[in-house]
Amino acid sequence: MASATFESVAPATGEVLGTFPRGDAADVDRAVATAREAFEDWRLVPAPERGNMLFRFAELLRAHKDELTDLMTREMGKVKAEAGGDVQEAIDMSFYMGGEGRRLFGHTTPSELRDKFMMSVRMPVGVVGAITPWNFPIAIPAWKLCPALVCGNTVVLKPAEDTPLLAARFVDLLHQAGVPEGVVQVVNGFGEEAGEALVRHPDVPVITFTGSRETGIAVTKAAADHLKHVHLELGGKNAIIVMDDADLELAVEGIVWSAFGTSGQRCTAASRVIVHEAVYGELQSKLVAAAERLRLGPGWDDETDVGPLINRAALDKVHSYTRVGLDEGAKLLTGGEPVEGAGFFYRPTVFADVSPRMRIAQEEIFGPTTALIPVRSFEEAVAAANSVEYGLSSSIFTRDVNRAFRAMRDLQAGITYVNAGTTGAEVHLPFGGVKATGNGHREAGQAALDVFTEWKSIYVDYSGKLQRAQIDNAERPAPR
Ligand code: UN1
Repeated sequence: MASATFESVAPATGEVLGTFPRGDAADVDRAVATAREAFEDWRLVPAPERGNMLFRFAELLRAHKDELTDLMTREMGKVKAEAGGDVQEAIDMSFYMGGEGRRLFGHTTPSELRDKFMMSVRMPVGVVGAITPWNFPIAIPAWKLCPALVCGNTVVLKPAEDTPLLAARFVDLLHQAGVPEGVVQVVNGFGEEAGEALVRHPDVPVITFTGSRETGIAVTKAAADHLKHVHLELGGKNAIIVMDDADLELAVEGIVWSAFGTSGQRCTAASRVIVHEAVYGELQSKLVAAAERLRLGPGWDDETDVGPLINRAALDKVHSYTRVGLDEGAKLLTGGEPVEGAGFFYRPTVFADVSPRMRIAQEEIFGPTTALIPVRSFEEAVAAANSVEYGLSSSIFTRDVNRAFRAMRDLQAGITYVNAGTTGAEVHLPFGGVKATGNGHREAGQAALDVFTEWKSIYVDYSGKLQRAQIDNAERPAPR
């Protein structure tokens, strides 16, 4: 075992919650060898039986929801309602993918020849390397592991180094649900050590990664030597468009929830708000008032609306963007500073008079900072929304059905909301983004199955003679 260790620290207080072995390449080798051996039996367990284990896992998550929620408020920092939502998302995903055990549909189709049968089936790929972030420490492991497992793969999980306690509970419950120990292995540690070793390991044919664009590119390059399947869910710079005909009260609620929920630490967070000039002044004052009403505090406290950022580095990064915004000439309406005292708290921050090309309107901040961008028309709003390299989530507040449908068509994003903020995806639709947010794959919904399976096409000839496709069925002369 690795002799080095690292600590899990509570972001609200700085308290050390636990010490964990810092996994290295040798730990990854051992875990992969075990998972590879386990694959030989796991792939033969009937899929409905694998699905039943996920149903049991969902029930166990439900039974332990309060405990996991409380632990999440402490280890990751999000507030109680959101932590409960994170666990609920895992419960939903586990039930959904449990049901897949009795579907995993392929196709049958007629052959061009007589007495011949054709079908396609999904085959598991092998050992999946899953590298998960700290911001959804229970939900995202579920998004990745539930489909991987029901499809018949085994998994080596490298959870974020900020949330190892939650990862350990997650995997304990999977084992309690009946998933054999060897089928899911955890290697704790850091990206440059454990993560990279997993990505490079020749016996891990699938890598699923959620994190930054830069790391996503590094993962892709490292995985290329072995032509691995790589699934990426990367950054976002999601915009909410507020048109002149919007319900402004509703829009403000949506902005507050999407920009400051989880302290802005969601890939789907609304870090831009593109506002029609006719409602720009009114929206600003309503939004600032709402932001200033938010109560900061530890996530486990019922009075808290906004919890801390995950760690010191995150706090420094968010604050550095406040300086960038000021240097670029944006107007700071509220926030813009850390809270004195213990914990990594940052005030909900709103910049106004931001132009689409400014860095605070282009780069992912991953904190409670949002940028108001004034525009004169719907066309200008859509162009501004699309003017970033990312394309995860998007939203429009309008009462005009024509504009709503144009936005659904023209916003370059994997997700578009109408009259809701940019967060809150449900587990049974595909989740992911276009442009630099990913590489064309999706998690959640049916789309997740494509990441974790290979199609096999099967031809069964029961004619008793050699039939040659494309030759023995050569086009007959057209009837006269
Ligand atoms: C993420 O931030 O990576 O739609 C995931 C949402 C959540 C998931 C976010 N259901 O905001």
